[in-house]
Amino acid sequence: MKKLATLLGLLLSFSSHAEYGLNFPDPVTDIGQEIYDVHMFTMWIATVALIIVFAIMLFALIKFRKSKGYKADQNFHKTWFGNWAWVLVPVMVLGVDFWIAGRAQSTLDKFWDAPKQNCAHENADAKHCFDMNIKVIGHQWWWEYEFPEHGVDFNGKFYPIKVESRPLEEEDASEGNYLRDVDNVLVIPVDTVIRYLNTSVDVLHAWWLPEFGFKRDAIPGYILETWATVRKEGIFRGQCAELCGTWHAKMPIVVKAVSKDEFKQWIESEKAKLLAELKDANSNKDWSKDELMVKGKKVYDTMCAGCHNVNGQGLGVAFPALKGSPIALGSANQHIDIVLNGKKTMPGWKHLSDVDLSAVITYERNAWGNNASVVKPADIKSAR
Ligand code: HEC
Ligand SMILES: [Cu+2]
Repeated sequence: MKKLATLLGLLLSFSSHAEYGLNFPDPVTDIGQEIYDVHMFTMWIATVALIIVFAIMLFALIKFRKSKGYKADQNFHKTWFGNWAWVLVPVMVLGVDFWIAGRAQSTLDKFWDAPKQNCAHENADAKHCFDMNIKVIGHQWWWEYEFPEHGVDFNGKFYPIKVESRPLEEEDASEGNYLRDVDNVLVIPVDTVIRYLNTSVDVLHAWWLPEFGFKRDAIPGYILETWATVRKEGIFRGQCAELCGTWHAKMPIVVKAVSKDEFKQWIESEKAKLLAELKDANSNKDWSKDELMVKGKKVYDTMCAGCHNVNGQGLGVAFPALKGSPIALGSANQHIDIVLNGKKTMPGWKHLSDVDLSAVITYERNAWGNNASVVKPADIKSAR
């Protein structure tokens, strides 16, 4: 009895645990709503079909029940109904199938037909344009977001705002959200047509948010478009939905939808942060070891950890460990040379700034128990 009560309690508590609900989570985008509606439409057709079939079956079972040994009707197939039922029933079933498929297809068409023009453009088709783009880039194993239209001009070059979104460890994640929480969430405005440009820098990933209604593959070398207008403020969580290696399960997606005003404020604060960072990186200031270590970890986790592993222990036989490596512990010049120019399958990193390079090299020389000299931006400059 107690077990039954617990089971009932569990079943009834589904509203407080969305994951355990009996239906899909409530969609928050237009396209998500349409997908949800197709699903419900199909569900109701299935329910009606179930009721009709069961009613006929029960009726027939009771009405035509006969005793054991009764000889069945031998002429049913010769009657008009017996003859045509075999045609009519499949035609009806197929008709219903096409009815469902038609609705599903028109929803898919709408989803695939991502707008190509910016609404700000004077000749844009007002009914079918986007307000902004967000580039969604899959990495092993984190997500990067870029706002191509929002950023700062610095030294004659445009720098878009970027958000690096990494999973939080169990002890840092918010209550009940282990593997579903990240350090930096993607902030988007509601009631805004956003075109998402999905791609990857390494292997296949897929960007999937159940409440948005769709998932889209991230394929290296390709850009796939999706688009959505979120209608509700809130925090929405998703996951990478394409097996992408060891930490596939550690690629949560967290989107925070806010009002347009709040989004503007957020963009302004990100711009200020970005500008400060750019100024820092281009000043001739003397970087302390601590500053280099903090910056170096960021660069390392972004650019190098995919091959050398976040813990510096390398991956398999192909990618050497840096923890305890003679190069990371040896002469700074040799270390700088390998990172700048690459070696065999390791690409060179000349395109990174002096500050980023000195930071990542300092980090490699002093993280994970390594203990070697600090490399300053000026050292990189003279080695180039
Ligand atoms: C695409 C994979 C890949 C990425 C990304 C990568 N490396 Fe490497 N790295 C290698 C490989 C492979 C080697 C071994 C080269 C050889 O000796 O043949 C290597 C070697 C090194 C070495 C020499 C280590 C030793 O003990 O021989 C250093 C130092 C190094 N990488 C630093 C970096 C830094 C810094 C970054 C990021 C800015 C980085 N690597 C990103 C693949 C990579
Ligand atoms: Cu992935």
